[in-house]
Order: sequence, then C-alpha cells, then structure tokens
Amino acid sequence: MTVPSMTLFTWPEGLFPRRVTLYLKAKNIPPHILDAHLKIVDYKLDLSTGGIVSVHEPVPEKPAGSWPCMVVHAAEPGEQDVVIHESMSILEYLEDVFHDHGRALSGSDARARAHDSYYK
Ligand SMILES: N[C@@H](CCC(=O)N[C@@H](CS)C(=O)NCC(=O)O)C(=O)O
Repeated sequence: MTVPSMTLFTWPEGLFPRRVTLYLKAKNIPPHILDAHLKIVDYKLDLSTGGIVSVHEPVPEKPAGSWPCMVVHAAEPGEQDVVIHESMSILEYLEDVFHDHGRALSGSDARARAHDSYYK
C-alpha cells in the first residue's frame, strides 16, 4: 500500500490524542519516513478561555469535531480527502499504511495482539 499524505490534528495533553502519540512512539517509524507523510498540527488548552486553540500561526483549517482528527489527503484527481475522527480508527489506519515501516503492532496471533494492545 502506498503511504498517503496525512495531517494529524492533535492536542498532546488530551487523553484520546495521547493514544495516538503513544502509538507512534511504540511504532517507531523512522523519522524521515514519518515526516515525509504525516504532518502533525498541535493544539493546546487556553486556560483563560478553557478552549483548545492552535499553537500554529496562521491557524490551520481543522475539520470540525474532536481531537485527535486525521485528514488523509486525496492522492489522485477526483479523489476526496478522508477525515478520521476516532483515535482507534486513526491507529488502525496508520498500522495499515505504515505496514512496511517501524514495528508491527497489529500482532500476528492472539498472544501478540494481547501484548501489543498496551498502547490502546
Ligand atoms: N472517541 C473519541 C473521543 C475524542 C475526544 O473526546 N477528544 C477530546 C479530547 S481528549 C475532545 O476533543 N474534546 C473536545 C471536543 O470534543 O470538542 C476518540 O477516541 O478519538
């Protein structure tokens, strides 16, 4: 499977975004491969308003909804971007597209899957 271009919108302190962070740490994809395909856009908690705000200027366009959120960018003309909102769905998608990179975390049997599921 060709690795597409993706953008991950994340709030590193948040519980569900942290699941993706821990997954990427455990997966250990070589940085030059990860950086070539996955752009990470961070948000932070603004204590004065209680809102989650972008740390980037100009503020990137994030699909509405919760964090984490990942956009898989269209690769061909006529294709549409795909937006993934659920953290577990993001992990499963990353495990598929980075099949040939980093450590396999999907587990080849029940025992391996039980061991590898610690990051979930
Ligand atoms: N089931 C979702 C839950 C995501 C979620 O609730 N994220 C929180 C941050 S930890 C959030 O975005 N809260 C603010 C909001 O929903 O606007 C997942 O697994 O990704």
